Amino acid sequence: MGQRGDYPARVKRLFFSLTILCALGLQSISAAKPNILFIMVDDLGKDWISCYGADEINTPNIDRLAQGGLKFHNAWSMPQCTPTRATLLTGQYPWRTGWVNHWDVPRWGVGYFDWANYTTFANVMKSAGYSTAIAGKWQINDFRLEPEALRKHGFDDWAVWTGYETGNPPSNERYWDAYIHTRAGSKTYKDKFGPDIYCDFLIDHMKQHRDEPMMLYFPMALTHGPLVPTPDEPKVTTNKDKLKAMVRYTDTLVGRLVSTLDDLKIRDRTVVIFTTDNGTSGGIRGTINGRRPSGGKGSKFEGGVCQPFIVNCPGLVPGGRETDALTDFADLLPTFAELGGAKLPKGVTLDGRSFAPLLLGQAENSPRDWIMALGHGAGRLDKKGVRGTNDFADRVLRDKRYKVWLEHEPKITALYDLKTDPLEQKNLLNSNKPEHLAALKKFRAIIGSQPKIDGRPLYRPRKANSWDKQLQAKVEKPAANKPKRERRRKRKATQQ
Ligand SMILES: [Ca+2]
Repeated sequence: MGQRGDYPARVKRLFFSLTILCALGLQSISAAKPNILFIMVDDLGKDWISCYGADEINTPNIDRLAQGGLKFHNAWSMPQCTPTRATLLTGQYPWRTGWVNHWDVPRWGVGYFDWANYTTFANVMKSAGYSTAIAGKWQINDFRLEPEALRKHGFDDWAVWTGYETGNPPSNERYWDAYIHTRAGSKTYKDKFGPDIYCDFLIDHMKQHRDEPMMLYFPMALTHGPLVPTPDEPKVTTNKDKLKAMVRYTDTLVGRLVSTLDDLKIRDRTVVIFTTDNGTSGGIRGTINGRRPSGGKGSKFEGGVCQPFIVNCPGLVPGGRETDALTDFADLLPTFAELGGAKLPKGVTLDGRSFAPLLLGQAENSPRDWIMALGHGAGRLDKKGVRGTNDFADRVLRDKRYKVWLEHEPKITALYDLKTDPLEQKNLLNSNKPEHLAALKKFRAIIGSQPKIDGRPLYRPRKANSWDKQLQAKVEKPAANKPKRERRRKRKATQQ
């Protein structure tokens, strides 16, 4: 009887011990596998971030991340949305993935980012036990055809603007009355401001998964056009005031995310990365210390490709540091993988390398001796489907000091000394100085080791849809004799 009476107590003790063991196990897993919150603003350069010297704005929450973290001066994205996203998702350059130009999948159809052909950082982190979520903007799949595309790309949960779906006008909205795709499907959120929904979704995910390692990807809708008033500044009217309101709202959302990490007591083991996908768009560029940066969105000048890039994690990343180390977005997948103890995808050639030791204070530099950026403007169609505008996309490469430009063929057309000529105005291509000749030799060797013709996007063919862009008999280029207004309109339509 006594024996039988003790039995439940023994089970209880055993259960208690197992709970303790599990809790300890979870804790050590969490410590070894930091959370990663990767925040990427759309279309914003250093000219609108105050800790990078922007004159006309204050971004206190972003600045605090820089003060307490590691601030990069030489981090390159690609010049435009699609190449940037494909690069950071895969760890491969656009000439390898084939996504060298902008291709707005829900708008133009035909091709899409196919999970059968590309491994994303979400898949990599998921394989290492991470909970994965994305909020904001995707645009490289059509959720009408592939409602589960994000799960197939490695995300457990999502709340993203669909991108404009041709033939579905409500889908044009990413801000007010946002049209958002979640696991429950796509719909309009009447009178709601999309950026609040994306941010709230991530906060909910953090609360639900705080005891698991989390990989949170926040490709923001802000601050891309259309320029709109925000909930905090509903009365702004001019384009510049709207942009400033949107930047301030971006900063507020960053602050909300960081204070949620504090509240959940996971800030010390969450690596927050703040960056942008390309430089500021068109005529709304700001100034840095009184000077307008060279180039913006779509440009290969530093203003188009060299982005704000800040890493903060009080428990893991020693703060108060700035670095000239080189990195580009191909390095993100291997860096996330190293931070999370994930295995790199098998049978895939990565172009990037992990800079985790630099973040963690174990190295002074990144492993990169040169970085690369390429791809702007819309891709096109030929009989085989979506392809780059040209066989060889124009591109730039740089090392710590020199930068070279290539235009549509694997031949260097310009060499700049970024140390003495940051605005890239004095082409040294014909210089006979030994240091310039040595730089050219080095870059020619790198270019010579890469294909002379870019890859094509890989995707399994699917049935035609009514909104698929049609093959044009002739490649249409912006002609010099077209009215300026028409060129502008066309450019706007291709850069959504
Ligand atoms: Ca962009």
